[in-house]
Amino acid sequence: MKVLCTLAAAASLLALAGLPAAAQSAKAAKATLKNAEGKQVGSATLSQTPAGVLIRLTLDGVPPGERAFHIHGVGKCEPPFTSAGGHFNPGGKKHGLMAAEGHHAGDLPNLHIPAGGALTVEVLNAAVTLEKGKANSLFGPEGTALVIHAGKDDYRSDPTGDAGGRIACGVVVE
Ligand SMILES: [Cu+2]
Ligand SMILES: [Zn+2]
Repeated sequence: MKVLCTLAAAASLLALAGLPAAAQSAKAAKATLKNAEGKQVGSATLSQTPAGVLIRLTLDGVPPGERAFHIHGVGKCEPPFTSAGGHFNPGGKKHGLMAAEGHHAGDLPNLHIPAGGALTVEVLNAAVTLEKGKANSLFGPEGTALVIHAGKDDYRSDPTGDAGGRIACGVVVE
């Protein structure tokens, strides 16, 4: 019996040691979005899937309308949120989901926020990862942030999508 227990313990240790690095990396992340006045207007959870990072975004307090939504390349949200840098672009690409030379890893489809401002939406980004150490990781040295703009993204204009000012921002954290 004692031999069996020892064997079982050894087997479980081996199983732990055999885990690939990815399994020990972040599987989920989150962000709290605030407007320029510092009021919370939304939150997001980010989940690693085999297909990419699934972003579930819930808004309550962003003005209705069609608004650009991106992952930006610096994890710092100080109004007017230029602190968040440009679109997350580890591949050195041009902007735009419709651009032939595109797109930035941080480019995402526009949000359509209804009257009243309450919206929950899920969007998959196949160009980024939560796995640390990779060039397209949302946990790189500068961090990343989710940003919502005053205008809509035209999916073409480099480097901003002509999306106007930044009205909400949330740093991506574990
Ligand atoms: Cu943006
Ligand atoms: Zn872009």
